[in-house]
Amino acid sequence: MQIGKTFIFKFFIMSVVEKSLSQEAISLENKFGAHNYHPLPVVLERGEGVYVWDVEGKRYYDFLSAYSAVNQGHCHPKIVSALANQAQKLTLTSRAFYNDMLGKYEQFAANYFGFDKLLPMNTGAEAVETAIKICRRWAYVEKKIPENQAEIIVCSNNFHGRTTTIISFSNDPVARKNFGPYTQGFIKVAYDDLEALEHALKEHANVAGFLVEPIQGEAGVYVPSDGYLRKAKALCEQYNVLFIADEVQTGIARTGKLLAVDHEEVKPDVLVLGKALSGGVYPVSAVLADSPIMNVITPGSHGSTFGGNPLAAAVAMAALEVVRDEHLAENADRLGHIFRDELNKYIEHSIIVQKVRGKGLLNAIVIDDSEDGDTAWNICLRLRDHGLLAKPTHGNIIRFAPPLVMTETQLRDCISIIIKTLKEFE
Ligand code: IF1
Repeated sequence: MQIGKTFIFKFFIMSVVEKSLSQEAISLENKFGAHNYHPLPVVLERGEGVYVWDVEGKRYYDFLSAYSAVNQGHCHPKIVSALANQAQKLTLTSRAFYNDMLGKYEQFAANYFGFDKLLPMNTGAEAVETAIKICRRWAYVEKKIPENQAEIIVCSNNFHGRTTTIISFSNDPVARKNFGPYTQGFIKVAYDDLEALEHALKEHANVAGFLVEPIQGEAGVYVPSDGYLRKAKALCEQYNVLFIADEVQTGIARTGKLLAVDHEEVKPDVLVLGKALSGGVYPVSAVLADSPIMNVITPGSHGSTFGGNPLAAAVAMAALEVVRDEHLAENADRLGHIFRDELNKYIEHSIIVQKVRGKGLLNAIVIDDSEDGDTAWNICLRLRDHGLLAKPTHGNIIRFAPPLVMTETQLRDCISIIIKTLKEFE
């Protein structure tokens, strides 16, 4: 029985060694990294399409997609190839000079989304900050609001990024506490509440804009009532206020349309994009608007070192071509209906899951537990053990957002993993 003993010994050694690979990576982050996250304990080293692999070689379905930045699937060959090719030529010039890629990209993307102009940035938060600056300057230059009096209406439970100005209008104490003093000039109204929005527009004479997520992602995938976006846009027109759509998370086909506002055929005055604008390959964000608004930005009044670099331009064009050529919005719409239908069948008999909600492949389930309960976290740990990665948002809500390249067969496999796991907690 020597073979048996050898095998057991080798298996034991491998499992000890392998576990230490993960532990090694986690302890390095704990020791040398700022503790600004509490990741699920899994250490990833490779991604391809809908799959990621950990350092022990275990494969998982990725049901977070880097918070909807990897809509096109991990390491999409067309996007990686665009990155690699451009990286051999020219990566960054700064905007002190022109480059041969930026104008092509701006024309491509402006036409792709139906706007006159694009202002290129890098992260979503930078793009949101840019939209705030454009909105304020438009208010002073075009709407003639008195200098430094412009106000922007935002929604309760918003998430638009982590800069000091953006967290100034957050009501999430974890994101906001001890980061003051806060930027002024923001009015908060309840999300999906047209009366509250109209009241604020009536009560405040110096409103410049209304900044809104077409679906509130971080808050827990709150889909507003049908017609909310269209009527909110109409109120903005009535009161001469810019409608600013933050589609950083909901855009780029995630909700089953190219943009979430497309579900109501709303054209925002200012469109904010990020995340999957690059397919998760490189930080690329953008603000789009028509000329009467975008032209308030004049030379030297805004910019960034990396904003509009040729590498980002090449990557973003490839990423947008993939969305169009692989019909990712249509796929997200079709698979999203299957996902919610199957989860609703399970929820009918579940005692722990209250509901499933979402649009396209941006969905979430609400667990019957307190906000500070740990059921959702424990479910995500068990999902990991069963080969699927997801993470709770706000305690008792688990977001499910796989890459949009997923096939129906893969989705149904994931649905069975999710339901099998949830049943273990019933
Ligand atoms: C984190 C979630 C959080 C966004 C919307 C702008 C930004 C985001 C609608 C800023 C970013 C990311 C940030 C990341 C986790 C994730 C996120 F909602 F997607 F889950 F935090 F709320 N507008 N969302 O969702 O874009 O500057 O990050 O490129 O900060 O933990 P960014």
